[in-house]
Amino acid sequence: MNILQKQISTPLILSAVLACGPAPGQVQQKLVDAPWPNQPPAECPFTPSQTLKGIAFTGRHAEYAAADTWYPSWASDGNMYSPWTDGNVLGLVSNSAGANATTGYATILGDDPLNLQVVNQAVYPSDPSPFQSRYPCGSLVYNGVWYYGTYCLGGGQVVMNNGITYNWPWLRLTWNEEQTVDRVWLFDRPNTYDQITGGLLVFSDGSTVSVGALPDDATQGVEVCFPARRVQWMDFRVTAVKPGWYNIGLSEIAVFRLMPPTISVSLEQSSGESSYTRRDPAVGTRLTYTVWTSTDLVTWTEDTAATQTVTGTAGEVQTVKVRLGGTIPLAPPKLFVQIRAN
Ligand SMILES: [Ca+2]
Repeated sequence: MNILQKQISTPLILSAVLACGPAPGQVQQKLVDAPWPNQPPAECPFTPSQTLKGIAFTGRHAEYAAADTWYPSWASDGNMYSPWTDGNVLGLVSNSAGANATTGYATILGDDPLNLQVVNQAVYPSDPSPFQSRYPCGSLVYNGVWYYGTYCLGGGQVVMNNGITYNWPWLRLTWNEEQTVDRVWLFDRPNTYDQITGGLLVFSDGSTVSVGALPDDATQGVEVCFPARRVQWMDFRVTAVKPGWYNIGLSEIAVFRLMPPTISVSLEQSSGESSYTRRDPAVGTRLTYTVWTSTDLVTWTEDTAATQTVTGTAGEVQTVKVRLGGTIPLAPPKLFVQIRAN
């Protein structure tokens, strides 16, 4: 996720008309204002449109609302759906600043830019903490579902580097319920200007894990492994950046839940065998698995002679057959087996 600058405020003024190239035998439409310059660079990989020849403003326009940050998304029902904020739409106010921040949304009806209807306006409250404001960003209507994103600005914390204030230096991932996590991947922004050179993972249980520099071009990420902990949220806080560039951020972050080994086939007395599932160590779990037995569930002894054979892999999940060492069939009337991951 890159850190974004707030978009320049743009009132909803629909005024542009497209100037189409003349079909053979037709007179070209005269434009009131000069078309925008249109000299694509030589290295532009796209061929010029044969339909849309240019764009110009005529001065004809209609104003519908005194709010900004409109991103109309044209849906299959013929309507446009758009967020908005920081203004007033037909008497409804949205303000993106502060703990009571809201973002607005509305439906735009009609095909004539000069005669549209803005309807169903509403606001959605959402506290931007730990940031100071929240704004609309992406908006898409797909298969009847309106997907609508927001972003926050104005960090509650800053990072100073060579006298420059870096804003928005951290993010928080919050889960609906506690998760047991033991691994995080972090990828820098892929450009070679902005780079995080140090950071800190902070967990809701109060624990922290330091993170070193992220590879600048993001062709590789950094994997941070740590003893599993049960948490409801995790921060990544940037503590150091490459001097001279300001748009620090991540291109990707991934947090992995601990997958404890789970017995899938109970211990069979006659064969001394059982099976369990685990995350494939090849994906980088850095865990080793040992077999332990007990006759009373109190005293446990490692069975160093036990064999473990992978019998199947589905995605990241492996099934492992365990055959206990010692005399087979098993002699004790009760015997319990336990798989430990370290
Ligand atoms: Ca970078």
